Order: sequence, then C-alpha cells, then structure tokens
Amino acid sequence: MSFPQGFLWGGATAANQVEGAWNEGGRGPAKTDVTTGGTVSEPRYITYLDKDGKPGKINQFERLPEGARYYVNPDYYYPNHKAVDQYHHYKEDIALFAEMGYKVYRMSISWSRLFPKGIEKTPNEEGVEHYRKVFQELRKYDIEPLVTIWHFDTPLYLEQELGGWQNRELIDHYVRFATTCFTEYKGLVKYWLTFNEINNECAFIDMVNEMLHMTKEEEDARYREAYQLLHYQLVASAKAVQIGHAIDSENMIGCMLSTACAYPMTCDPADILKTEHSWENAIFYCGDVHVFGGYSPFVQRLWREHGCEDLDITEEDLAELAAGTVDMYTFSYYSSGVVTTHDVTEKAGGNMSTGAKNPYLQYSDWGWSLDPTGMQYFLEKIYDRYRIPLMIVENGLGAYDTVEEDGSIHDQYRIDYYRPHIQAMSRAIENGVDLIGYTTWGCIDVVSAGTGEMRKRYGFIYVDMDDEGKGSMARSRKDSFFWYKKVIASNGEDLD
Ligand code: BGP
Repeated sequence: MSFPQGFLWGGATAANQVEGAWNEGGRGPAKTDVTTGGTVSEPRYITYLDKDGKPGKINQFERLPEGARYYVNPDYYYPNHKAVDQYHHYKEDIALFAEMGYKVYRMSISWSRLFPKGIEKTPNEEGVEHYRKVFQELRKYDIEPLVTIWHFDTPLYLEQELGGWQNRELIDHYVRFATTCFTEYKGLVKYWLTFNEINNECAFIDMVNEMLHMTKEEEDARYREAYQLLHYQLVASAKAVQIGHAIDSENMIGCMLSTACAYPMTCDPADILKTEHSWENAIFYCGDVHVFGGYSPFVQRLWREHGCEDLDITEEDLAELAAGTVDMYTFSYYSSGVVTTHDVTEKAGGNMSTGAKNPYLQYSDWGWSLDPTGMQYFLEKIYDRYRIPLMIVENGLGAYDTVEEDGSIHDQYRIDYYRPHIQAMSRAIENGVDLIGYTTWGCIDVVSAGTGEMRKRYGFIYVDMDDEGKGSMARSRKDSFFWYKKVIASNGEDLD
C-alpha cells in the first residue's frame, strides 16, 4: 500500500447533523431546524405558516409559498433539534475518535451559533467559546481540526428576511462569519473548507426535476436561481480564502464539492458528449472557479441554454474570484451515476439517486450505487485537471445496524464497503495523485442530511437514538470501529 507518511486519516460530521442543542447557548435557528424527518421514499418537509397563519409544509426542494414564514410546528419532530447531542457529548466523542487514532476530525461551525440571525456585527461569545473548547479538546489528542465554514445551515433569519443566497448581501454576512472563524481560531485550526458541496445547487436540478416534474420555464428559473446563488457563494468563498490567508499564512483552505461522478450508458457519441456536459454542469462549473479563479468557457453555453446571460456578476466579483483560489480540492464520494440520451428501462431510484441503473454495480438500501473503482477514476480525473492536493472528506455507507443483546454491533457490510474504497485511494496514489487525507462520513451516527433519519447509519460509533427522538444517546463501538483503528495504525496497510 502507498499512503504517504502523515496521511490525514479521520472522520467527518456537520454541526446541524450532530450537535443538537438547537436553541441553547444563544444559537439562532437555521433552515435545518424547520425541516422534518423523512424516509427513503418520503421526502423531508419544510414547515411554514402561510400568509393567513395556516400551517403548511413543502418538500424540502420546493419554494416557500408567497407570504409564508418558516415555522417550527409542534405537531412534528425535527431530528436536527437534538441530533446526537454532540454539543454536550463532544469530549466523549473526541476521546473515541482519539481511541481510533484519528489524525484529523472534519466538523463544521454552526453559523447561527456564532451569529444567531446572521446580521449581527459581533459574534455570540458563548458560541465562539464553545468551538474554542472543542478545538482545544481535539488538540489535546493531536487531532487536527478540519473545519467547514458553511454546511447547509444559513441562519433562518437570512433565509426569511433577506431571501437567502439569492441576495448579494449574504456575501458580506458570510465574510464576517468566516473572518470571525479565522481570527478566533488562529493557531487552533489550519485546515478550512469554505462551502460544503457547493455544486449541489446545479448538480441536483435533474433529480429535483424528476421529483417535481418541472416545465422548461420552471427548470430555467431553477437554473437561474442556482447560478446566481452560486455566483454569490463563489465570490464569498474567494473573499474568505484571501482573508484566511492574510490572517494566517499557515491556513490551508479548500473547496468542497459533491461527486456527481457520471458514466455514459453506451458508447453512442451522444452519450459520451452528454456525460461530459453533465460533468461540466455538476462539477467543473464550481471546481474551475475555485481552482482556476474564473468561469470556464463552457459556462457561457450553460447560461445561454437556460437564458441566464444577464446574471448579476460585476468586474469586481471576477477580480475576487481570480484572487481567491483554493489550496486544495476536497470532495465527498459515495456513488456514481449513469447518463444517457436513450430510453432508460431500469432506473436507479432511492433517495437522492436518479438516472439509469448501472448493471455492473450493487446498490445500497437507499439506492446508492457502490462503486470504489469510481472513486479511483474520480481522483485521477480531478487530479489530472487541477494538480493541487486532494482530500476525500466524505465517504461511507448508510446502512441499517442491529444491536445484539450484548450490545455489540456486527457491521461487516461497512467494513466491506470501506476496504475496496481505501484500496482505490491507494491505487490512485500509485498513479500519481496527491491525496493528502481521508475523512469518512459520519464517523459517529448522525442525522441523515437527505432523509433526516437516524436509522440510515454511517458511524463507527453507534448512538442510541431513533427516528422519533427516543434513546439514551449512549455511544458504543461497532465492529468497524476496531477495524478502522487498525487501518489507521498501519497507515492503510492492514485492511483485513
Ligand atoms: C452529503 C452531505 C452530508 C451527508 C452525506 C450523506 O451530501 O455533505 O451532510 O449527510 O451527504 O448523505 P445522507 O445523510 O443523505 O445519507
């Protein structure tokens, strides 16, 4: 095996999916706090009061009706409110990560814990101190924090009152938040990611389309929103990168994208071209701006196709993008998809999974393809394009776990998922890829982002909490915990 010395092995979570304590410590609400739980077939809903004060709900991908206000409805359970209560359990969790031998822990800072509404000029001290204690605890065990500044949790106030990321003003609010993070945690944190899975906005439109059956006009409107919002986020990211470097030249700041790794279904040239274009829209659109510092030529075609040539993009913005390129490219990798211009007989299905089914792959209980070779393919393709250090900051298997009578959890399926993925990383490294780290997703069980479930478990550490919010929150070690500990101790040599 070929993992370099100092390879950053670890695990990853996000504040809204682990912390809980949604209204403690001066924290304000985020959109995830008005989002209900769902299942593999039932969507998560966002709850609101309509303009006449009547409660209602929409699929999380739909837009709020005119005049409606986000609302925490007492008739529903909101899984992110409690999550797995890491806010109160962080010492215990970090001790378990240390026991596994983690070199790095990827986590995010809840924006509304630092800026409850998002508009405040100075941060909520209690929030600032909370994360300081978490970082100090990690340092105690020589675990390097890798911090995502934004992980799907814009303060609700900014969403409700300012229209969220459709509003240019959000750039300044985000930059203030990011600057606070860089300043307060200087010397404690040096690895940063500006936006989690920033590309989901355009990568998910086909999936949303399958779900909501949009007309061409609705689809174009969706693209316009996505491209405008992305532009503001990309500018915010570029500004944050520059500020982060100015505050501490040691800072290593990365982008973070989801991997819509698509294959053509056939060797029909039309399928090949469509696949290439899907990579452009779903991955290179954002990746190129982050790494190269500007929009690539194909973007003009995309804007034209969706009638978006008049987006709000200024010369100053373009200068910011050019000056704020990232130091590393990080990404989540779970599965791959299939693209075709032909009729599809068998669809992939499941949550967040669309397009044709790949007959060469197995699928998880949530309909995600299991494709370690795709991870090698993606690593090599991305490194070939960008030639900067890469890190895989999410990879894992959402699965049902069974707790035996003696409390043990035999999750051999999780080990069987990870082993070939780690071998795939190793092959990519042998092929010249500069891969510097690997943080598995949900190193501890977390609330699923896509379905809001607890039963879709990813962790090496089990948390006694169910989908209705019942459970003791007790932590226990699954079989995979001991396995991953061995993997780290042997720097990826011992995968048995
Ligand atoms: C990514 C998110 C994570 C995480 C993961 C698994 O999109 O960055 O927050 O949740 O996917 O997805 P899910 O929770 O839907 O299984």
